[in-house]
Amino acid sequence: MQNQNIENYDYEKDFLNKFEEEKKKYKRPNILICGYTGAGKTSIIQALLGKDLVPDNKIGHEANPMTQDYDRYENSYIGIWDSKGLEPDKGQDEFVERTKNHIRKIQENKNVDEHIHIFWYAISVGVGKVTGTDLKIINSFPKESTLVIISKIDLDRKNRVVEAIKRELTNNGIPEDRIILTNDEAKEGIEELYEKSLAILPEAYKTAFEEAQRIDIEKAINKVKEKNKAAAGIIAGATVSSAAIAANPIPISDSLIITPIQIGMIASLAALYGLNKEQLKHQALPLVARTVGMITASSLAKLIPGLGNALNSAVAVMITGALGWFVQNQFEKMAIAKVKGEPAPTIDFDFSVFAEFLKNYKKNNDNK
Ligand SMILES: Nc1nc2c(ncn2[C@@H]2O[C@H](COP(=O)(O)OP(=O)(O)O)[C@@H](O)[C@H]2O)c(=O)[nH]1
Ligand SMILES: [Mg+2]
Repeated sequence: MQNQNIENYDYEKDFLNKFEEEKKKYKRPNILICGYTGAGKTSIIQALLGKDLVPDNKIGHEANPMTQDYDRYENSYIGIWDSKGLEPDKGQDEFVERTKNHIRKIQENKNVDEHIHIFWYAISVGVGKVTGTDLKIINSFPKESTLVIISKIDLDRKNRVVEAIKRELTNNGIPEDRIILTNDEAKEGIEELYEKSLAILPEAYKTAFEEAQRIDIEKAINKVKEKNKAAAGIIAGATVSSAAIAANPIPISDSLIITPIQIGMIASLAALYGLNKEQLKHQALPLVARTVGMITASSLAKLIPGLGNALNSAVAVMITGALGWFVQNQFEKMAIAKVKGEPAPTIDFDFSVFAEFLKNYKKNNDNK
């Protein structure tokens, strides 16, 4: 690698490029839900995936139902297409055609990650029957990826309407185990919807869905914590690379040579923990800027007393490893706060905080 200095190293660009590249590794499922207005579709999405994804003001309202047929909700873990504007008294056949076109367009995308992986169709007990439109749309969905929801079962105390709808569906070839009854005010059926959806998903998309769910917060938090294994791999990779570069000790004035590796490591960790655009801009990028500042000659000498005037492998490993775990720690906290619906903690990263962290890290490593 060429000798570089802070002036000509565009670390921001390097970081964002690496982040985008890494993000592709973490596959995000897409779900499409369809059904008549008022069936409870948006409520079901919220019950399963939380208020972060779907705020309360989206329920019971259809802002501009005429402008498009599908609302889009998405975060780092999931994407949802939520239908709107299907009404019993107008233009149903046109809606069916537009829905087929919408799906075809998405499924023809060369990037399979944009495809819809799960289809839900909601029929409310309030309507009391299965219509021809319901069946046309359900039958246009790929069978192996489709679940049919009978919603608002609390409106049917004697269970007769539910049974009638279910019979009608099974008579039309929909397997009974693909029919799920929900009452999302009591969160009934939502867990079954989650489990059956998870079972449908291709393996590569399951983890993101497990993190996206908000029925069992503890489970979602554990999914975040399990990422420390992947984080260890990322950090180990970066320490090995930086050790290799410093195998022939680098004059301390050239210590920025290892910085691109550290920037790449932080970008990989940011992608692993699903940082969003806001967090990238306000948290990760300032952190990257401070990292670049820290790895300059004068700061390193302060950070590691007795460093001398060359950076060797052992020091490169120590600095990169400590930085990696420091960042992992912060990103994990941010991801957990997101699951809990709490405001993200700000990253506390200044020279003295890192110096302290490094000291402990060194002590722990020396004891191993
Ligand atoms: N009784 C009952 N009402 C529900 C249930 N789920 C949603 N609702 C209500 O039904 C209305 C329409 O819900 P919404 O989710 O906006 O339906 P969408 O048009 O299909 O998206 C809202 O007033 C919800 O509060 C349920 O399980 N039971
Ligand atoms: Mg809706």
